Amino acid sequence: MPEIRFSQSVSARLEDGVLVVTIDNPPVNALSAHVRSGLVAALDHAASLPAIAGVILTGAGSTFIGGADIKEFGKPPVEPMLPEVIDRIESFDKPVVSAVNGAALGGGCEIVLGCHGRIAGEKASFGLPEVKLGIVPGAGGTQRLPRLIGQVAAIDLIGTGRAVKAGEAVTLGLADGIATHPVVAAIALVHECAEKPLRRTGMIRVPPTDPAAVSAAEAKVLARARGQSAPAEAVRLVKAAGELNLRQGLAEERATFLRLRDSGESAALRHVFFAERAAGKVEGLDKVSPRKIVTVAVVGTGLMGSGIAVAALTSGHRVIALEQTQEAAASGRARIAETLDRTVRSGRLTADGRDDCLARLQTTAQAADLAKADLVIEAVFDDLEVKTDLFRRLDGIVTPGAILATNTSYLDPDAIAAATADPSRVVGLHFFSPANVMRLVEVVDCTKTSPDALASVLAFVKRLGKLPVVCGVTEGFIGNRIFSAYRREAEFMLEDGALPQEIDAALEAYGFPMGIFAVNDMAGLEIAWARRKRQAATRDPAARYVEIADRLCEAGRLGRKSGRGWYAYPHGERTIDPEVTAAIEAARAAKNITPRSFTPSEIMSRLLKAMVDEGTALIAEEIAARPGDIDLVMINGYGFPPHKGGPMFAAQQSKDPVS
Ligand code: 3H9
Repeated sequence: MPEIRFSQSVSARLEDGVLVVTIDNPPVNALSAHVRSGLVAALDHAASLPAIAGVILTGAGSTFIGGADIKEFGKPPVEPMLPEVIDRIESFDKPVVSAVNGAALGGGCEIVLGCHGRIAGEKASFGLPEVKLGIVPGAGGTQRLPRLIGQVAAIDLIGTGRAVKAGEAVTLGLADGIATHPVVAAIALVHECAEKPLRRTGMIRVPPTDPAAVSAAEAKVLARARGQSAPAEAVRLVKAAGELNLRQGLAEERATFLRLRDSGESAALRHVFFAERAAGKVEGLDKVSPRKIVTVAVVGTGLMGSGIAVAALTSGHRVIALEQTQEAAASGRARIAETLDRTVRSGRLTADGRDDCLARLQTTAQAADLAKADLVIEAVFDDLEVKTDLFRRLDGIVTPGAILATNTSYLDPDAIAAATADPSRVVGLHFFSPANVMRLVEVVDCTKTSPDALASVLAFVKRLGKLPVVCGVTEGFIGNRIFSAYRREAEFMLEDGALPQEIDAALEAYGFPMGIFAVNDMAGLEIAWARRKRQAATRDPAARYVEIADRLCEAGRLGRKSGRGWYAYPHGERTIDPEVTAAIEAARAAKNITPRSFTPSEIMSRLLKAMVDEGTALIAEEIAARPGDIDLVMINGYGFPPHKGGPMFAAQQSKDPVS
């Protein structure tokens, strides 16, 4: 059957009297203007020929439709707009059925909702992830989804942006069935539909729902919203679907979509989306084939090592965990098993999945067992001698093709690499704790790291489902360098007149889940104290140095686990401690500083400036490749609110980045 072309990305062929329309707009079949116009032309064609019984919509490649073309946001609108295309589909006189071959997201899912029938392929998924971009669905999603699956399930899906696979979609009533060959099944459904009145989603009444269940679903969404406005707006619109008619609901949705699309919050989240796609891309590396990493050795099974082991196991790798003694190896195994159990309890892993992970785990006290590893990640005590000694020993054990990675946070990975016979296979992999949960991994491209070692660990980190950000060698890498810089600024402000609780409150009001002093208490103050002592001899005596943290540490206030730090924790509750206030006042008096007051906005401006100055220095030193990488590190490793886009983005957007 000859192909009929409707636009550069939309074509069709006639099969069994049905027009099978394929959208082919790589990489994700986004709904660019030529896709929308092509779809309308295809419908016109089907309407004009009585011999055509109906229409099927499907996608080329592995995606059905990835959503509206986000790159078109902010550009002048081009007709036809998506809501009109979907209205046309829904009101079409002949059956229109979607054959969902892959992800149907955002506007793609809204097209599916507008169809008269929906067949899911085995790899199909459905989702309205707009809230993750700071917007709400803008082409009927909030009005049609509750008509199909009810308000409670719609609030969950639209409010969180989570996607569902084919099976759950059928259970929810979002898809009519699953088929190995969705186009074939969809053709059959078109013929079936032609025999009876078409089921138009917009005409279905929203099923009556228990108001308590709606409130509970709403509360769940709002609890995760973390200061973002889109989730609450999405819930409001889904609730409105029960009260307004379709036209009114669609108008309200569209107005909300347009308002949010032009908001700073959405611009920030779109920046994060594209920054994530750019992260981990290194010029010239796309031509390098990564080495196959099947077996991962983890040296050290403390909190960090066991977390890394769990991340590797749950992403399908074999893991060999090495400890110094048989007893330590046994407790390492127990720690990994316990973390896997917790993952099962949280619903992120099935019991079978856990058993499968444990079957792929070998714990040992024999270093020689590491010979089978494709990648060794050390997570031992952060001491240069311990690490260099280990890497030297590994040289004689692993194969020449194996990659060696250090998880150091502060040591110089080049010095560790220099201890090995082949430094080109050494990289840094700086995981964040807990490593099985935190997405960020700073991938340290050491001075002698080879392109294929780098490409291989980047592919490995992506396979873990994590976000790799490449950085060069510098003390503390990207994140800890920025953290140190803004911690220093926070301590300057303490000396100048602010209190820890005021600085923390300003950070929390800005959107950080926790202020910097509370974070320091949680992490423990002793590591930074040890570093300050190490650096004391080389510190510029003319540089400003705040001694308050040293005084607290000397008084045994090492943070939350010692019961006292920047705050006191009498019954586990964080409380302001007059002793800390007194220590701060004493430090000011010792330097003859007259304290002054700070507004929350001034506190935030100073902290953001410190972050941005350090970020700018990291780019100038070529430690970080792009500002977006710095933003991702701060968002994913240090609690920077994603809807502010990261410090570099916030600074660029406005002269007053605090607003
Ligand atoms: C929406 O639909 C609003 C409507 O309600 C209302 C409208 C009126 N647009 O992630 P990948 C690019 S809002 C433009 O690595 P994967 C991406 O930048 C939208 N470009 O692939 C990258 O480019 P590059 C709602 C897009 O296979 C390349 O595609 N939809 C879009 O791992 C590959 O991306 C969403 O929020 C887009 N919509 O995952 C879905 N999507 O190669 C967003 C991707 O230059 N997308 N690109 O770096 C995704 O979640 C994933 O991309 C997807 C594929 C699961 C589709």
